[in-house]
Amino acid sequence: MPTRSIFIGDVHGCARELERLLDAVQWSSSDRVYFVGDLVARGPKSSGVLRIFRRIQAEGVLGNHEDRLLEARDARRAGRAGPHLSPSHEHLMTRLSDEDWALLGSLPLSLDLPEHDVRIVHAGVVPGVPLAKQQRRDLLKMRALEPDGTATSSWRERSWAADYAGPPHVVFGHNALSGVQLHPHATGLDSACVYGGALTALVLPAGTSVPPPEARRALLVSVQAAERYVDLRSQRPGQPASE
Ligand SMILES: [Mn+2]
Repeated sequence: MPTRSIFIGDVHGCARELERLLDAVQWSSSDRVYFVGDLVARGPKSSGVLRIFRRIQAEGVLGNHEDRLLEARDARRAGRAGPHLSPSHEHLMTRLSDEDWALLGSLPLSLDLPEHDVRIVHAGVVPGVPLAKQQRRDLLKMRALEPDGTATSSWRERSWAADYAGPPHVVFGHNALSGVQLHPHATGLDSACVYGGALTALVLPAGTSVPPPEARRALLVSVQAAERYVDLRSQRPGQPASE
């Protein structure tokens, strides 16, 4: 039986930091590891991250970066131009192995862990809307709510997660500008590693639910980024979400 579930924020190709984080939590093969998406792109070692994912038999959800890469690959195979890609994504199009692509293609939009009463999504959920009715783009890209309750991918001071009442508890990423978010019914784990921040894990003992924010803090483990791989200032508040 697994002893712990380890949830890890947006890695974005930071394989070195991921290795350090696994050391910091003293990962063993009896642990289950769950990623919140955006494993790849922007950082230095996307394939390295996917190798670690396979080695530790992790699970995870699709991020908007994986989604974009898969969309581009499908389009090009069908002879269409597909989405415009950044240089970082264009580089990955030629560098990922068949095994890497298969891994990306296998990632679900959400993952439910009844053992912890946890749902994992990359970006968020619109409060009060059943999972089956959530928009794919919201699950992948939302950061906040408009006054009318619809989702926006733009950064706002108040995260969607502040207005989410559960259940289940949602564990998510995608919001490097806000950093780690500890809400009563949601936990945001993107602590901006690729931007020179940190890579963060939430470590839950088997069979336990996510404790309230104050107690939850003690279950977080972070390692600092070795470098600032990308400048976060390029992601300014109020701007539409960049990829
Ligand atoms: Mn993202």
